[in-house]
Amino acid sequence: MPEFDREKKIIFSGIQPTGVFTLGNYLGAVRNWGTLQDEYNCIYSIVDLHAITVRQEPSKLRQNSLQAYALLLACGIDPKKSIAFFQSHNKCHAELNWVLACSTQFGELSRMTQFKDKSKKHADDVNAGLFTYPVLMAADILAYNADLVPIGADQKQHLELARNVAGRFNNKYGEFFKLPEPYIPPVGASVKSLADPTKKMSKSDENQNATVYILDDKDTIIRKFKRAVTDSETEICYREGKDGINNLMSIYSCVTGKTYDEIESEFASKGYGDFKLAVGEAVADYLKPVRDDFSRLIADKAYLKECYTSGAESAMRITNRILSKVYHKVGFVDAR
Ligand code: ATP
Ligand code: LTN
Repeated sequence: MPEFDREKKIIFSGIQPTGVFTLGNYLGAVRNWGTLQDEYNCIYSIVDLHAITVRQEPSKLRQNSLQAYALLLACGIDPKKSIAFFQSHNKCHAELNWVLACSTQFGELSRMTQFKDKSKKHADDVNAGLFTYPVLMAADILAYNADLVPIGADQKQHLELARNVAGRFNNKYGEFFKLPEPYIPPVGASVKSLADPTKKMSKSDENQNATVYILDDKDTIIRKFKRAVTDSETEICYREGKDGINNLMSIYSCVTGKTYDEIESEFASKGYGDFKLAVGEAVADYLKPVRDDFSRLIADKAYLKECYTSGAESAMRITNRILSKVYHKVGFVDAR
């Protein structure tokens, strides 16, 4: 069980169990979660409550959730250092969600771009959960009074909302919540779809060629990069308007540590075909250890259960105290 150090700041982040993590999830969020474990008190959650804001087949959700937990560990989250658990195992998230919903305005939720996108995509099921999704995300973070939230660029607006909700609660009831800061990586914060580089790469894209999954094998990864949409020019350089090449350059930079200048010189006399192959190979090699660890972990269900059970217990120990204080502040009669 992780021993939290009072001197260190608190980190919270979450990922939905909506499928195998993508290269975007990994570079934009999850790989950073691992590197932050020594410097911070880290809490990471598989946010299954969030996942049901779009329709899920129950047996598939359960399978995806276990898989997501194993992926989290395979990506380097060490359950001895960090708290790693399922959101639905700690009821405080849903309870705080309600309290915070009463400090959230209809107008501000209506402005969320993820809601607009997802309600277009799932026009037959624009449910209240999809609308209030960011309130639950605020509850996830504030239930631990987290200082820092490592996320991809697409979640910045939700974090802004969480800060506003926290501020509004503090104004109503007296200073209590910290205003959490986003931690968005300098490169990799917005990995684009390989089929349409103006769109973000997403777990739930129907086009399999648009997305690199972190469990894809080497041949599949190379094939997807070979097909990546670019432009009709020939020069490999980072420039406005070259969305496809810019995306490949930022991915290559993330996995090799090379700067854009170094990449431009490396491919100065080469074509897009060579570059795509190099990116595919570099990504496949980079992801290989994750794939190997995943195969080992997913086979050991007893170990996974031990980890997520103790993770939820540690999570509840923190949030029970915070939630009791919140209930007292809003004027509920103390339960004991
Ligand atoms: P879904 O397609 O089901 O909505 P998703 O792929 O957008 O899922 P989430 O579970 O919502 O993934 O996100 C987990 C984390 O990954 C978040 O911090 C998010 O900002 C980050 N992330 C998601 N997609 C990308 C991307 N293309 N580039 C960088 N970061 C990303
Ligand atoms: N909304 C996020 C997932 C998420 C999250 C969180 C991220 C849920 N709760 C708390 C950071 C902190 C998403 O859709 N990517």
